[in-house]
Amino acid sequence: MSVLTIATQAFLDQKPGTSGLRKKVTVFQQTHYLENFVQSIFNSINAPQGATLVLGGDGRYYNRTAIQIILKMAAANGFGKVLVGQGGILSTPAASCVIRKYQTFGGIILSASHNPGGIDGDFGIKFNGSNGGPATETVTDAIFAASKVITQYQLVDMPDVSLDTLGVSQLGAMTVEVIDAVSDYAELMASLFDFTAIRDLLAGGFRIKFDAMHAVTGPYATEILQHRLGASADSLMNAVPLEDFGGGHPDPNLTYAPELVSIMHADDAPDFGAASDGDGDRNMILGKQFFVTPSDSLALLAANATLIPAYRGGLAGVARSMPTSAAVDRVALALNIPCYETPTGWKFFGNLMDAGKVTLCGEESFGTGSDHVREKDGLWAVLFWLNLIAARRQTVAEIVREHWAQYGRNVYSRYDYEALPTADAQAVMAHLLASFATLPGQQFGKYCVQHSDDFSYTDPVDGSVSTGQGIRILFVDGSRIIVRLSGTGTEGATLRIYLEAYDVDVANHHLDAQVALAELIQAALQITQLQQLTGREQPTVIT
Ligand code: VG1
Ligand code: CO
Repeated sequence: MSVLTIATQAFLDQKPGTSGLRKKVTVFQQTHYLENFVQSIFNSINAPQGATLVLGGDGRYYNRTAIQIILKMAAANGFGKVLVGQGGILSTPAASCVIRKYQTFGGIILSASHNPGGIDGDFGIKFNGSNGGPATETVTDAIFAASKVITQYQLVDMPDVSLDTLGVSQLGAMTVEVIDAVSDYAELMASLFDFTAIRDLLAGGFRIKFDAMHAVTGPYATEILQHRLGASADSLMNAVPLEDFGGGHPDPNLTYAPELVSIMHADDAPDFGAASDGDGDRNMILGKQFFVTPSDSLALLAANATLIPAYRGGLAGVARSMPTSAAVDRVALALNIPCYETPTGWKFFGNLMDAGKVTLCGEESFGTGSDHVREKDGLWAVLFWLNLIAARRQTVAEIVREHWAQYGRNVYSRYDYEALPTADAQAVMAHLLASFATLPGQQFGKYCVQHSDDFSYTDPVDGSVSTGQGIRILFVDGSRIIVRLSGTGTEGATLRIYLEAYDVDVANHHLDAQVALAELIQAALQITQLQQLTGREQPTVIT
């Protein structure tokens, strides 16, 4: 086996964002670009000689090419074994599951998640540690630092490995084992939930529709929902993964999953609808003509957790990202368990789960999960909902409305302004930072500002500090406006405005969120000066 050492020059833009390095496919296709980043990972993680890695991705365009390159680099960098999902496929939660189950040193996940794929789309790569979770900021900072000074990388000079047949092959001294991408994950799900109860629910005529959006969850949903739980074949849609996700935007929300949304709004709509994103870690939950806000979903799962076998003993605590609504905080208060508020991105939940401080966590961006893995988990959330419906025998809307009646409703919406010129987005942020001194005490309609700041977080486990995590405008009545820049976009800047108002009055609970939040939205536009500073009249996406 010959190891080639290739001279290279650093790219200065390889800073991992909210979830790994995401760029256009064409950026990754530049000579040495992917190799530089992979070598920077290897240079930063101090893997012992002979360590095992997990490798897989969401199947998007460039997945297979990248896997062959990474395998050859891993062999040259002294890894002993790599577990690869068949066909190069592993959903993000499945990769986390496999890292944990086989106690590997870590894994590399290839995905740009909810970003579009295909030759003109996006690609992404991230490293997860031995707990199965995304590398912490300390590690991603080290990777970025290494990428700025890299001068060479190594790979073995050998032919490609077959990814399609299960089994073991050699790449020089390194073993490549192609594993079933679905079975370990399916076993884990069966160990958490009451599959018998869900099977009975489905057999009893409860109709579901799951939209895999032509992305990675197709094979997982087919195995779990159809084969193990007996859902009919027409319960699944878009279940064959495509390299370009069928030209769609694999982001499960009301804008990008219009097909499912219209099915769920029809007169003869199924009882339950759900969708997942490109890499299988997000979920959207719908009832008949009913949308469940992700922040409410998290709160509801926490409130109902003891109905689920895995959580029967109760929750150690819960966590949510800062922009996520405080609905789960109210549940935590009632359950008398701690609730942590972290910056955006799953990497901040890992330490809390490893330390046993939280069992469930979630984000407003259609992400929910638990300590069964260290990633958010789309199908897990779907199964949780099905299990809880099987236990409560109520409709989705009834369950949510009862929750609001008990805890009050944290009315919630997010406005995304995508692909803004970076300077315009920064002007909004600068304007907000400059307003901190004068905002408190100002009245906007019925909302009076109490406090505004730039969120920073001290990790309660390792003491690390993350600053600049989003601007918070907090109102006297507990309502909030949050503004932050996305760390996953690949075109210009994406600015997100998060709106939350708390309403205990059941008489208002039937209101559409956009109606209920109308005055707060006006306040947000006035405070941010968004229209004046960016020229944008309308958001790109409202969730
Ligand atoms: C977005 C979401 C964030 C999520 C991240 C990764 O990040 O807001 O909550 O953790 O995507 O999700 P940002 O920085 O663009 O707001 V995934 O499913 O794209 O891995
Ligand atoms: Co995702």
